Amino acid sequence: MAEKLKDHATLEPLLANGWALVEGRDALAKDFIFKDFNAAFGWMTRVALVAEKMDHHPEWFNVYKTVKVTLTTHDAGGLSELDVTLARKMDALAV
Ligand code: H2B
Repeated sequence: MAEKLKDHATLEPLLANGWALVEGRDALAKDFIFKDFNAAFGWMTRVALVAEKMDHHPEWFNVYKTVKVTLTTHDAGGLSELDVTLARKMDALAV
């Protein structure tokens, strides 16, 4: 089972790239905005395959071309290395 992140310094590159810590919970959030629904849902599909392979799943909410993402590790009760890895993969797939 994933362990909670001990050192939040590993989050710095993500915080400099549009991710933010969520107030009131140990979680990361980012709004991804695409060209249109097709681009947004295509990205969600690619992320879903990665997430399933990792057995680590995002909380997300889609309206048209915007996807609001929250990452946390429910099993650990907060952020873990899995969230950092998934956030990086989401960013990589969004370019
Ligand atoms: N996703 C996230 N974000 N956090 C978890 O703790 C988690 C998960 N746990 N996906 C996994 C599935 C667990 O429930 C299963 C049983 O492996």
